[in-house]
Amino acid sequence: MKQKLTKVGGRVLLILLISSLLAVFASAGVMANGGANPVRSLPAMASPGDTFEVTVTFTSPLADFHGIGLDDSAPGGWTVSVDKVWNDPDADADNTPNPNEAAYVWFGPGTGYGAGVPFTAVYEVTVPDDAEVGNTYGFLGTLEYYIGESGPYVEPIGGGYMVLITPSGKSTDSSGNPMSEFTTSETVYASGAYFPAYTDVDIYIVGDREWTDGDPIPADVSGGVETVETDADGNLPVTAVWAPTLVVGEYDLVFDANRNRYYDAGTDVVDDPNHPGFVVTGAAVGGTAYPINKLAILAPWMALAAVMAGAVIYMRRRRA
Ligand SMILES: [Ca+2]
Ligand SMILES: [Ca+2]
Ligand SMILES: [Ca+2]
Ligand SMILES: [Ca+2]
Repeated sequence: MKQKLTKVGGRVLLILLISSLLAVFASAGVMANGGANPVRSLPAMASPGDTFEVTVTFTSPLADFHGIGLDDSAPGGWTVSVDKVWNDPDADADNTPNPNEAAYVWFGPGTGYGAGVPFTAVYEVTVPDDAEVGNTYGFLGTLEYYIGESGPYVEPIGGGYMVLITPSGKSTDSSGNPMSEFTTSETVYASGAYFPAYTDVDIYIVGDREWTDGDPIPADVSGGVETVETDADGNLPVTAVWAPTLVVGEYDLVFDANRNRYYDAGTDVVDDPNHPGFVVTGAAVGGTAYPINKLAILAPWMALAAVMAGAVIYMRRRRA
């Protein structure tokens, strides 16, 4: 009996080996096209309790692309939400096989999708409250699919896969609600959580910039650094950090938790590492203030309009 089982096991192994060899040979055509190349993007940093979006993009490598299954896992204990309509094109099915696992399936229309069709898959992740500040957590997943009769082809999801857990710190109103647009006559407040208990934290306001671990913190522009002690739970109480009159511009808040004047990713926190933490707009005069971040979007168009006006003048001059 034992021998028979071994024999059957051997045959199964042989079949598996042959089919995987066939898959490798068949995949030569797919891989010559670069494969579907699934790439994940997610924030490099998050705080306990945060919810963020994970996006995975891939492209149909050849015609008759179908039976597409995306399976991606957040760290254990993290919670994933999926919805097939969050994807482009919409998935045909969604599932969370485990609370930390996102799964989408596209059966494909007719014989499948054509070559070169871009796919965008989205799911949401919530970081548990007990995620450890300073630790890095990893994501792992695969994309499986068929091309016509052949497959399944399996590709690991590349791109970003690590999330560093940091304390949280944000610009707020006087009640501690997140607020990121102020007029020159308002007061900027800051609050935070998940810092070490009973610890002094220095709060700087500096010009908006992108941050890399180890960057020196530039001079504060708000008339002084506030030093605030956290409570027994590591919460940073709501603190006024810039009183009127503010200066129009784009700014970052830096919470220097080890007070060394350097940005230490994971120990300190910045609002925000990738975009302005808050903006100060001109005070409303006879109407609503126009936020400068919208002006920044208009700027290239204004420049283009100026260039075109210049070209028209130039052409008119040449004709004259
Ligand atoms: Ca200040
Ligand atoms: Ca620091
Ligand atoms: Ca920034
Ligand atoms: Ca903010």
